[in-house]
Amino acid sequence: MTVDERRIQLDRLSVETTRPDSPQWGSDVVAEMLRRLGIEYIALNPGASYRGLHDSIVNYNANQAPGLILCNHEEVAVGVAHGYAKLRGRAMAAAIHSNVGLMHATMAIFNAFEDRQPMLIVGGNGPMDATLRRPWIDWVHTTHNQGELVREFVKWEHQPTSVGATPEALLRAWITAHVEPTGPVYVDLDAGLQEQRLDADHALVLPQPSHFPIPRPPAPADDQAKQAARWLVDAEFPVILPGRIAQTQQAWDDLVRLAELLGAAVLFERRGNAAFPTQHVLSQSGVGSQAGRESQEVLKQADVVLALERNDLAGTLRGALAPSGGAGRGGRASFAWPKLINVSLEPMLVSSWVADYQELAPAGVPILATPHETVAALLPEVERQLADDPAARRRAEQRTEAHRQRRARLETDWERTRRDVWDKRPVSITRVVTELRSALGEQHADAVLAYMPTSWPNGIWNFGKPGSYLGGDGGAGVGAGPPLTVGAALAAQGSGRPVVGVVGDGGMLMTPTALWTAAHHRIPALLVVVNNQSYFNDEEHQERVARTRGRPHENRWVGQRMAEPPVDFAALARSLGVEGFGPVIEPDAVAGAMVGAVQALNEGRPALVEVRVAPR
Ligand SMILES: Cc1ncc(C[n+]2csc(CCOP(=O)(O)OP(=O)(O)O)c2C)c(N)n1
Ligand SMILES: [Mg+2]
Repeated sequence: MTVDERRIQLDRLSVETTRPDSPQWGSDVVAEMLRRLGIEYIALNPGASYRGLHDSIVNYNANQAPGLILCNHEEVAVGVAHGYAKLRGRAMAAAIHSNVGLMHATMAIFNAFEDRQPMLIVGGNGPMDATLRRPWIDWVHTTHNQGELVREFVKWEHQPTSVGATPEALLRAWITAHVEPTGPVYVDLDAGLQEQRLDADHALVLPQPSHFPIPRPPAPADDQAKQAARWLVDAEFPVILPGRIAQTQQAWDDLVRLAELLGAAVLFERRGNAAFPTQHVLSQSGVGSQAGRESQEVLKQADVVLALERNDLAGTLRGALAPSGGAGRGGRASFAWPKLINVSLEPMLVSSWVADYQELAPAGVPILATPHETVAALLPEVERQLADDPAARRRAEQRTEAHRQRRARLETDWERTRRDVWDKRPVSITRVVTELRSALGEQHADAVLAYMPTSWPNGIWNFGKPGSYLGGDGGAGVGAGPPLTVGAALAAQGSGRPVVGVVGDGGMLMTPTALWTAAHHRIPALLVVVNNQSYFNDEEHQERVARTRGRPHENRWVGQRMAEPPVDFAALARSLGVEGFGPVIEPDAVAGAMVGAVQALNEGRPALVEVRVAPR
C-alpha cells in the first residue's frame, strides 16, 4: 500500500443538508466564491467572528471544496496553508478568528510572505454595526482597520463593506495572491454582513473566476536575454545560483540543459527549493552545513554569475569575496564583483517595513522576469552563440571536466565525514538522515523533504526532481517545520510521494499540535525530531559573545538548554494521536525506528521519530 491509496479524511456531516438554489445569507456568498475559486481546503481554528461563514461552509457547501482542516492554533493553520502552497504551487485558504486569531497567525503569515507563497486568509470582525453586537465579547473582538495588523506582510488586505462587494473582493484577493511574486492576502469579513439575510428577489450575480485569468509576469526582454547569453558564453568561469524556481519538470530540464551547455558550476542554497539535481557533476556544493564554504571556494573563481531568484545575492557574494568575509561594522569593505545577471521579480515587492530586499546587488543585467521563463529564453540564444564559437565550447568542456574532478573530491570528503561520525554518541544528524534515507529505500527518489533543520549533512540526501526539497520557511520564524510538513503532506495526497520534515526540538515545541491535525485528518506526514535538548543555534551566539567579551563561554547553555526535564517527543506525539518512535538514544537503534515510521507512513498514518542528537 502506498500513500496515495489512502485519502485524507474530512469531518463528515451528522445530518445531510440540502443545498438551496442560491445563497440565502451573506456568508453563503463567500462559501460559494471559495467553491468557485476551486479551493480544496480551508485550515481553521474556529471563532464567533466568522460563525456565519463556518455555517455556510458546513451546511451550505457540505464541508466539501473547500473542506475544513481543523488546527489547534492559528500559527499552525496558516503554516499548513503555507506548506500546501509550497508543494502545490497554488493557494488554499485559512479562516482566522477576528483580532485574537489574527494575532496568533501573524508569525506564520510573515513566514509565508517572506517565502512568497500564495494563500487566501479570510477573517472575521465585528459586527461593525454596533447595534448588532453582543455585550462585551463582540466589542473586544471588533477592531477598526483590523488588516493593519498584517498589512506590512500581506500583498493585499481588505474588508468589504457590503455583501454585494464581497465576491469581487475575494476574486481580487485570489488573483493578487497568485500574481508573481505570489504571496498571502487577507480578506476580513464583517460578522454583520456574514449574517445578513439576502433578499430572495435580488439574486447576486457572482463572477466566474475563469473569466479572470491570473496576469502573467513580464517575459525577459530580448536584448537582455541576448546580453546575458553573451556574458555566459564568453565567461571563463560562469556560476549559476538557483533560488526559488517553479517546480515543473520543464523548468528543471531547462536549467540542467543550460548548465550543461555552459559547463557552469551550480550552487545549491537551502532557502531556495530544489531546482537542479544535487547529484549532478556540475552541482559544486553539498546541501548541508558545509555548503557555504564549498560555495565560497567556487564563487571566488566566478567571472559571470547568473542568479535565479536567489535569496540575498549580494550578501552571498560579499561572504565569499570581501576580505572580512562579509559582516562589516559600519562601512562595507569593497571588492571586485563578478558580472551579475540577476533574474528576479523582487523589485516588484519592495517593502517599506521589512528590509528583506537585502543589500543591492550591482547587476549589469537585471532581468525582471521569472527564472523559468528566462532560462527558456536563454537556451536558444546560448545554443546559437555556442554554435558559432568553438573556443567557447572547448572552455565549457574543460570546465565540466574540472568540475567532475572537484565533485569527486567533495564526495570523498562527505563520505569520510559520514564514516567518522557513524558510531558517535550522541547520535549524529548525519546518521539520522542516512538511516531515514535507507528506510525510505526506493521511495527516497520520490520523497518530498518539506523542512530541513539547522544542521544537515552533505552527500546523503539528493534532490533529484521537482518538489524533492521545498526550501526554507521564508522568515526564519522558528516553529514553521511541523505545520509546513503537514501542509505539504496534504498537498501530496494522491501523488504517492512520501513527505518528511526534519525539525529541531525547539521548533517542534512551538507548534506540536500540527501533529493532532495530521492525526485527525489522516494526513501521512513523517516528522523526525533531531533533539539536541537546546535552542542550540542561540547557544552558539552566546558562546561567541562571551568569547568576544572575555567572559566564561561555559555558561552559554543558561536559558537555552531543555534537558531538565527531558521532553519525551514520542509520548507527546502519541498524546496527539500520532504514532511516536523514540526517544532513540543508541546509534544502532535509529534504523529500526525509521523503518517503523516509514511503514506507518506507507499505511497512511502520520508518524514522529525522536532521536537524541549531538548539537551539530
Ligand atoms: C519565532 C522565533 N523565535 C526565536 C527565534 C530565535 N532562534 C533562532 S534558531 C533558535 C533555536 C531553535 O532551536 P531548535 O529548533 O531546537 O534548533 P537548534 O538550534 O537546536 O538546532 C531560536 C530560538 C526565531 N528565529 N524565531
Ligand atoms: Mg535544538
